Amino acid sequence: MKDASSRRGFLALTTSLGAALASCGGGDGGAPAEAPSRLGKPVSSYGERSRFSAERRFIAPTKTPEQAASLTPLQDSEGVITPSALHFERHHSGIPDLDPSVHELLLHGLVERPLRFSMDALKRMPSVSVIRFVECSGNSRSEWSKPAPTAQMSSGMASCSEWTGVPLRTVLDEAGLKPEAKWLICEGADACRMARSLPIEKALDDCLLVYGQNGEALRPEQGYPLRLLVPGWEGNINVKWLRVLKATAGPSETRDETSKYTDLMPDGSSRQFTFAMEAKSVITTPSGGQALPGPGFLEIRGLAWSGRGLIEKVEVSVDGGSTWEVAQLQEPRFPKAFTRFRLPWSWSGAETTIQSRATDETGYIQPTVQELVAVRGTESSYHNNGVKAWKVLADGSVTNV
Ligand SMILES: Nc1nc2c(c(=O)[nH]1)N[C@H]1C(S)=C(S)[C@@H](COP(=O)(O)O)O[C@H]1N2
Ligand SMILES: [Mo]
Repeated sequence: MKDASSRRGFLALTTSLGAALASCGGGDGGAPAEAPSRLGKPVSSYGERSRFSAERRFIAPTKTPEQAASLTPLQDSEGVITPSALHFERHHSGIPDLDPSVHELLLHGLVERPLRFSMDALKRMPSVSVIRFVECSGNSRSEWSKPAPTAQMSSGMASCSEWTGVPLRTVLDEAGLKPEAKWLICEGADACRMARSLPIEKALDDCLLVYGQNGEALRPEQGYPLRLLVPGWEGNINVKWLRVLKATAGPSETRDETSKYTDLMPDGSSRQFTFAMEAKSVITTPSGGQALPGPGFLEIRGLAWSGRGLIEKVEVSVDGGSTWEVAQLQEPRFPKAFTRFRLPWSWSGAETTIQSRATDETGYIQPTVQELVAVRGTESSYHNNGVKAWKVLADGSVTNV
């Protein structure tokens, strides 16, 4: 709470206990009217959420199954972890149904000892868990031309999980990289054989062979039984259903890094291998599609992340960008992970525009979409990390600007 005025605003939102007692007709000393008096549901072997919870992924309408995508409802998210069932999805040829008892990872190419790993063998190796986001480089694609109406539609191709697996470095060390090995081709077991080239420095740095997600097995949608996690780098290189790693001298110029995932620049050249996802943020409360109940106290909440490390600062403007206030960041913060920011606000009831901008530990400040267009032109489809603004109308409704 920042000051006395916002505190008064906050108290005005609560129902006074006296009023609650007066309205409670029951003879049980003011217990909530809905307190159950009958035995509830029994225990279960796998939990389900409340039937009153309605958060769901938005399934993008696409022309072909090869374009399939679903988006995380960021506006409904709490904290920094995306529930696995709400993690965004992007599949280029559907979700394969892989049996972990037969799935293998093959590691070959410029290595001393080509190796095959069963899932059991990988699970016996020293493991680590990290909290990291995954973001499709096509996230916020529509924002190049037309601002999206909700946080889900504008920014929902980003999610954050706790991932568990084996450092990629461990298996590379075991195979013994030859000195000429400078890249790895990473290929999936789905029908499109999604394949991307990964520079060896990154492979030896913080990449993981992941089999666990948020305390349980990886979801089929996220690559069960094995995916590559390339922290902070564009979603596409985080190859799911991983089955082959091949050490090579150069990048392989695969379909997925030439015909796609490159951007056409104003001078006609292609911007390729734009790996790191730059700092970005979005206000999730209040955000497009929501409605404010009325003037008074409100906690502005949002998410910020950077593929280059920690989020250092998030600034929020509630006056159309004239002034900016530093938001509180939820601790502990993790590099290349969602960081929750919060700022108390007392809304006067007047129409205004709210927006956030993130700064990461490299000092990089999230640009506006206009600043991005000035550099990259209008033919880009990927890597839009522009500032996202919401308009709060006098009637409390929130829309895109
Ligand atoms: N094998 C395989 N890996 C893949 C894909 C795919 O279609 N097949 N899609 C990629 C893309 S474009 C993205 S953005 C991320 C999405 O990961 P998610 O579905 O777990 O969110 O996976 C990447 N890895
Ligand atoms: Mo993607």
